[in-house]
Formats: sequence, structure tokens, C-alpha cells
Amino acid sequence: MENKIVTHIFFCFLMIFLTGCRTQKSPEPYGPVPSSAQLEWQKMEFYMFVHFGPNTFTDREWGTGEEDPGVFNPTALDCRQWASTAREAGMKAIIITAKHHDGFCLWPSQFSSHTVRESPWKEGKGDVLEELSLACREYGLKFGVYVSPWDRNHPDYGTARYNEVFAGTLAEVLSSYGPVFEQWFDGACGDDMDAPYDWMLFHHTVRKHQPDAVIFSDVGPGCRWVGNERGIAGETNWSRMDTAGYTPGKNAPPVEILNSGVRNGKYWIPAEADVSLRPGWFYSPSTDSSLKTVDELMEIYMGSVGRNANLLLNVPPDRSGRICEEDSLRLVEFKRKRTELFSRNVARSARAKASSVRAGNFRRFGPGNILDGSYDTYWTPEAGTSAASFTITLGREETLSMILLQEYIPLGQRVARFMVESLNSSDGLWQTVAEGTTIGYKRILTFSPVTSSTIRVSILEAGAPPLVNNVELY
Ligand code: FUL
Repeated sequence: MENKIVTHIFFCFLMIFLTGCRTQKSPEPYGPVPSSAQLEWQKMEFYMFVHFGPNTFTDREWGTGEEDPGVFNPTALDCRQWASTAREAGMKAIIITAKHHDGFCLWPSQFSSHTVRESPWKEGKGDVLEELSLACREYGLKFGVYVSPWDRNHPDYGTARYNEVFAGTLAEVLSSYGPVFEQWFDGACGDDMDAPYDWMLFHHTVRKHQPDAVIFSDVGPGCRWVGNERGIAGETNWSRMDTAGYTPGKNAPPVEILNSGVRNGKYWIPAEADVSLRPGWFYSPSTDSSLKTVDELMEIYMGSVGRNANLLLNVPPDRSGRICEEDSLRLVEFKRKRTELFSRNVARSARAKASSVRAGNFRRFGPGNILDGSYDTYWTPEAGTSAASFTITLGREETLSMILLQEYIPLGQRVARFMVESLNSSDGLWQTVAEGTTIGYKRILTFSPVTSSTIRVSILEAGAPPLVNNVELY
């Protein structure tokens, strides 16, 4: 008899456990999702671009490839100074022009006779990639490379043989300097070619030597150009895109598509916004007093990181091989401004309620998850419900002018339209303070200041039940 009771109790617990497991199941992914490398990449948000090479010394943007390698002679090259500047600025990595269109290699490549080896710098014994990759490691930054397929120097350029040369060049860079987080393929090409680039071969080479590197180009496959060099993503910005029929360069997708992505696109190809601190990509003494202001940089930040894109900000070292003091000061001021702006998240100690919560464990899918500071916990409404809202109640009235929202993208990008309202305590009415389309990894919206203790975010349209993992209020 006793045995029977024990067995009965055991089965009851088993049933409760199994029912719990079923209802607590995570939502299915919606559409394409980021690879783990793409997710890590997205979380980096902001990093440095470095254009450096013969153009630095000749005051050009596009070298002809006929420059004497003798022009490349930085007097005090200091990659540690670049890395410490990047870190101070809150950047997470540096991507360098290992080879720009002029073909000059910043490392002693075996595939070229137009390299640092042929220059007077360090009597031809120097290697910028080695110095930079070591400096990045020392300062806890990731290292990335821009290797231009367009080469105005290489004698084989334009012939079928060049594809092999370029793949060899890539392999050399990608196997010699440790982990590379991003491979940057520029689409620019000012020459007509008889032999087209073998993109399959190039991608295969990257994957072989750096399987975790995110490949940038006009069509990804890791991340895509944002469609302008102003560093501004579309207000609507899907991390999805279709690539059929397109290639990088002249046959790239229209800039509107690059800027906004494609709602139901087949592939996960998030946007990266590139822009320079100075008017040109390379250093020129003529741009010493035309640096972007902190306000301009803030606008760029809101237009990129604040619109679901990563920001790649170019900071060109000067002819000594150092980042100018003015440039690094501007970056530090920019960092200070961001720290100030994001220093007091009043939602941190708030409470949240939702119009609907996915069945099962309330804690697992409940609205508290949007305020807990953990990336991997999220609120999601009942299965099948795409339009739902959550309300954040602050302990007291606060004057607010900015909201930061994050979707849990490991399960896809879903939200297509949302609205933010504040509750007016005097008349009990809701007032719309901001509206938006996509959220994605991160969306920041600023609005005219309102004083309220209650904010409501309504997801008005989504391809599948929304998953929101973080909300901050300032
Ligand atoms: C462009 C290039 O032509 C510019 O020189 C620069 O490198 C920029 C980032 O990409 O396509």
C-alpha cells in the first residue's frame, strides 16, 4: 500500500515536471538568426577604423600604385598609442587597411614587391600588422583587417591569375597575426577588369584561416555596408537581407536596401556604419582643423548604434605614425559625453508589468526580465500574440528624454513598429512620446522631455511574438 502511494506521488511530480517543461519551452527562432560570431560582433557596437599607408604621406585618398615605397616612413609609429586611444574611447577593436587600393602592403608580403619591406621604415624590417595585432592584444581589443581586392600596383591585377594572388595574400594576413574578428572587403574598384573577382575563393580562404571572422562587404555574408559613408543607418534597419543577383562593388544592392535591410530577407546580414573623424579617410594636414564635433559624433552614434548598426569610426594616424592629440582628445570627449548621457538609467530600480506573458514560468518570460540587466533573459507575450505592451513604473516622477530598447536577436528580429507613451499624472491620460519601426539588437530614441513615473511601450506590429531583453530610461 505504502509503495503504491509513493509511486503515485512520484508520477504526480513527474507529470507536473513534464507539463512545466512543455510550457516553459523557449519560443522557436523566427527567420534567419545570427551565428554566434555575428552575435559577439554585434555586442561590440563601436570600434576603430585605421587608414594608414603611402596616402598618409602623399595627401591622397586613392593612391595610383606608382608611389615610391620610399614615401612610407613614419618617424615614430606607435600602435600602442592607437590601441590605448581606442580603449579610452570605449572602442572594442581596430580594423586596419592592411592593403588599400594602391596595393602597398603594411606587412612584408611574399605576394608583392610593394610593401613595408621596400620602404626605409625600420630599414625595411618593420611590420605594421604585427605591431598592431600585439598592441590590440595588450589593450584587450580585437583585431580586424581591410584587404582591398582592387590593387593598382600588382602586375597580375586584372588577369585570372590575380585571384590566386589575392587569395594567397589573404591567407598570409589571416594566418600570421592571431585571431581576426572581421575581414573587411571594400567594394570600390575604379578600373575595368577582364577577369572578375572570385568571391567564392576569397570567402573560402577567410573561413579556412579565420572561421570566426565576420566578413564585411556590400552583401555580407557576415555584415553589410550601411550604404553611405556618413555613419548613418536607416530609421528602419533590418539585420536581414537578400543577396541573389548582387555582388560587392558596382553590382551592389541599391543604397536604400543597404541602409534599411529587408524585412523578410533570407539571410542575417546586419549593418555596419563606417565614417571618418576627419573629412578624408587618410590623414592630411589640411584636415587638422576639420574634425567632427562631439555633437556630430553623438548624432552619428544615435544614427548607428542607436539604430541597430555597429559603428566603425575612422581615426587616421599622421605622418609620424601616431594619432594626433586633437583627434584623441575629441574621442575622449565623445566618450565622456556618452558616459554622462547613459549614467543614470532610472529604469534600473523600476517595476514592469505586461499585457501578456508567455504561458509557463512567469519568471522565465515575465516583464521583470527587461530590467534585470541580463542579456539572455527576456519578456515575451503569449504564443501567437504579436501586438502586446509592457508598462514600466518608476518609484517617483522623473524627467525623461531617451529610451533604449533591445530585442533578443538570438531568436531573430521581429518588431516592425512600436510606440512609447508616458502617463500624465494630472489627468491620467497617456501621451505618445516616441514612435519607431525596427528595434533589433539596440534602438535608442530621444524625445522632448516629459515628466512622468509611468512609461508604456506597445509593440504594434511584429512578425512573431516580440522578445524584449532590455529597456533603459534616461
Ligand atoms: C571606400 C574606399 O574607396 C575608401 O578609400 C575607403 O577605404 C572607404 C572606407 O571605402 O570604398
